[in-house]
Amino acid sequence: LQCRRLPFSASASNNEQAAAKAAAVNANSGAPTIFDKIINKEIPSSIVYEDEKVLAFRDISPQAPVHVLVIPKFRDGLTELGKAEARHGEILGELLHAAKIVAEKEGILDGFRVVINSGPTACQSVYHLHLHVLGGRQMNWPPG
Ligand code: TR5
Repeated sequence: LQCRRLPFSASASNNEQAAAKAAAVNANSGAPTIFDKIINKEIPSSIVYEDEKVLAFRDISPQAPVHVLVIPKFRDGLTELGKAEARHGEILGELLHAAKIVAEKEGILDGFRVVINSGPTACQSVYHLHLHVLGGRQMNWPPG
C-alpha cells in the first residue's frame, strides 16, 4: 500500500502511514472505530454541526484551512461507500446536505471539495463512512 499523506503544512507522517496500513488490514471487519468514541463523546472533538443522524467535526490532521469530516451517527453497515445499498439512500443524501451546511458555516460556499475515500486503494483509514469537506484555499485538480 502506498498511502502517502502529506499534511497541509508538514511532511508526511510515518504514524499516519502505519495507521492507514493497519486500518486496511481490518477493513470492513465491522469492528468499532475511533469515530464511535467521537460520536459517543468519549473522545473530544471540535464539532461544527450535529443533528439526529449526522455529526461533523474537524479533522485532526487538516489538509486545508477548513477540513471537516461528516459522518453518519449510525454506521448501519456503511464501513465504506463501496458497501452502500439502496436502503442507505436517505442517509447518503443527508450527509451531502450536511456537507453543504458545513461549507456555509465555515464560509467556503464559494468553493469547497467533498471527498470520500472508499477502500484501501483509495487510502481510506477509518472504516466508518465519512465525507471530507475541504476548503479555505485554492484546490487543485487532479487530486493525488
Ligand atoms: O483516510 P480516510 O479517508 O479514512 O480519513 C480518515 C480521517 O480521519 C483522516 O483525515 C484522519 O486525519 C481523521 N482522523 C483520524 C483520527 C481523528 C481524525 N479526525 C479527528 N479526530 C480524530 N481522532 C480523535 N483520532 C483519530 N485516529
